[in-house]
Amino acid sequence: MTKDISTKSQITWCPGCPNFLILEAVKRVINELIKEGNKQEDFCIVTDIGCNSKIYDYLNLSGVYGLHGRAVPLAEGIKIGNPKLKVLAFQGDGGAYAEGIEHLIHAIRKNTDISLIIHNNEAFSLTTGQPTPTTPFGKKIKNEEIKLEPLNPIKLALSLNAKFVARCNPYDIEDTKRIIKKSILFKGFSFVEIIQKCLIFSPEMSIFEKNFYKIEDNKRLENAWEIANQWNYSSTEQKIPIGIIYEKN
Ligand SMILES: Cc1ncc(C[n+]2csc(CCOP(=O)(O)OP(=O)(O)O)c2C)c(N)n1
Ligand code: SF4
Ligand SMILES: [Mg+2]
Repeated sequence: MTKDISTKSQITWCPGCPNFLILEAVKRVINELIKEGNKQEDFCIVTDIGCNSKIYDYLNLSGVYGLHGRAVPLAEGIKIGNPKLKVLAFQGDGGAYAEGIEHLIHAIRKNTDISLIIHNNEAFSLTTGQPTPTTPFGKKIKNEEIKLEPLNPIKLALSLNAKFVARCNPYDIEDTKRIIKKSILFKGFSFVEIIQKCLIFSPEMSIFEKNFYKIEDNKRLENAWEIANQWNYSSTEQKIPIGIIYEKN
């Protein structure tokens, strides 16, 4: 693994968790941007609380380890305070689409220049697997069956006039790196969702992985809607587009 911006903190993710791959992709991006002339102190990271947010401890970068659902307003405040910083916010699907969805909606509307990276494992994993807004229809959790169609966050972002919307496959570290790098360099709010199965509380998501396919970077809004409609976050049959779904400078 890339070492340069690592910390000495012991990594406590479950062995094999795709969060390791997301960490590696982020390290490669930051290292590449540093090689291209940026300084380590040009970056600032903000996290929520959750398995995803442990990434804060594993990156030797300045920032704030925030509250669940609140990474976005923290990131916006930091960016307003020091517009020269490149600000990255990390959240889970529980933090982004449930606890903090109001912040997500207004940050997209305001188009604040931050990169939001969402680790979507379709579960509140740190608190043992309760359902989130993207939990699949029909999933059985303890004695209950989810009878609610999931939110489609890509459609939500497009409906709010988001200017950078992307979806990543964590197993493709280089493509995830490429997309995160573009999101950091993009001037405006960038929405990057990573489909990250949780080995313990959403192992069924491995069925989705066979449906991943890469798309070309897209700049046409009507195509973006067509791409967004291809997967409903429940189906094990529908194709799942991976890549930059919409980018408008
Ligand atoms: C305001 C607040 N509400 C609830 C919690 C409890 N809590 C901590 S982590 C978590 C679940 C996190 O799920 P998600 O955001 O999807 O992240 P994951 O663990 O799946 O990466 C919850 C409910 C909290 N810490 N703070
Ligand atoms: S509980 Fe799930 S998301 Fe959390 S570290 Fe383990 S595999 Fe990863
Ligand atoms: Mg989650």
